[in-house]
Amino acid sequence: RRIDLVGIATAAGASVRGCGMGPEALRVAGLAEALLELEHEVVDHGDLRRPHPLLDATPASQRLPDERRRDVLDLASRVSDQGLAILDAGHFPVFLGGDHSIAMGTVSAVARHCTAQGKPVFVLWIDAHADFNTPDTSPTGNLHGMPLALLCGEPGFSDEFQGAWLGRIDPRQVSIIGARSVDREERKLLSARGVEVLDMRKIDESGVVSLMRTLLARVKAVGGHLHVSLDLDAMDPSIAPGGGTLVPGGLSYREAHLIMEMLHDSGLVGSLDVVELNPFLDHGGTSATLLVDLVASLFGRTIMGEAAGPVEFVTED
Ligand code: DIR
Ligand code: MN
Ligand code: MN
Ligand code: MN
Repeated sequence: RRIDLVGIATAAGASVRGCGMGPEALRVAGLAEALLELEHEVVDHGDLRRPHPLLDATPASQRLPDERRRDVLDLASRVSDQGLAILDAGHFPVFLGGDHSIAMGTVSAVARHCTAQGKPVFVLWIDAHADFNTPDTSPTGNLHGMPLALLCGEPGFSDEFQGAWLGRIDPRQVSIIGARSVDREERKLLSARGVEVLDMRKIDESGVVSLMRTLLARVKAVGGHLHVSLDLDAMDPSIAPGGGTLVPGGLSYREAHLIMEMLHDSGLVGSLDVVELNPFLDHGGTSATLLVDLVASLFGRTIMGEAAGPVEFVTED
């Protein structure tokens, strides 16, 4: 496959600075090399970023909300346009964050592309959090906790958030896996809109295999496009320390890889985000290396070397 890398070097949606360095850390950890090793064609478009770096050392959390929002939305519209061009050219975009607010743009690109083709969009959100807050429900005001709500058409976002760049997805075709930190009001929205939340307890009880089989069968049945949004903090902090909003009790190393391996075998994934890596907090590249290995699994790396062909899954019910 032809894989197009797009870095989005920003932390404007987060309260902790540093994940703007994420794209470069993923490159240093050998992302392109791992994909080339798997015999994919790789093009790196470099990074989108705010035009002028900030001259002061004000923590992101203390910067003016208006300024942070403008940064997030400016990047979202540019990511949406660039992602759309990549998808329309028939390539596989891999978006390198940056905090999770970049998904406002990445998923918009996917939605615009698929709507034009009449293809249903499914989103697999791999995250400790649900990222389904609105400006009204958010306890923090951080935009990286809101992308799914915006994309699902939730009210409460000002006109500034609207534009030709914004795509829409159906909340009933969104599955969040790995969740273990969901805010009170956010929880109500998720249930009301029919978002599937495969939280850590469900993973403990059923295992990732059965949950993933059911999900993949749903996508396959309607010929859908599956977008995967991988937040570093889905994984347990013991294996992925390089994030600003870590939560204990996350995916194990093998659970995370198994999800990626099953996604690869399904042949259904057409776009990917890798977000929330904060190299400043990472322990010597531990988390960057983990993410590169997970992406490699998604693109066909297997333990025994040869990539398996697409596998037919039979649903249990
Ligand atoms: C929290 C944390 N739900 C919020 N969200 C994070 O700020 O809305 N998302 N950390 O990645
Ligand atoms: Mn997230
Ligand atoms: Mn998260
Ligand atoms: Mn986060």
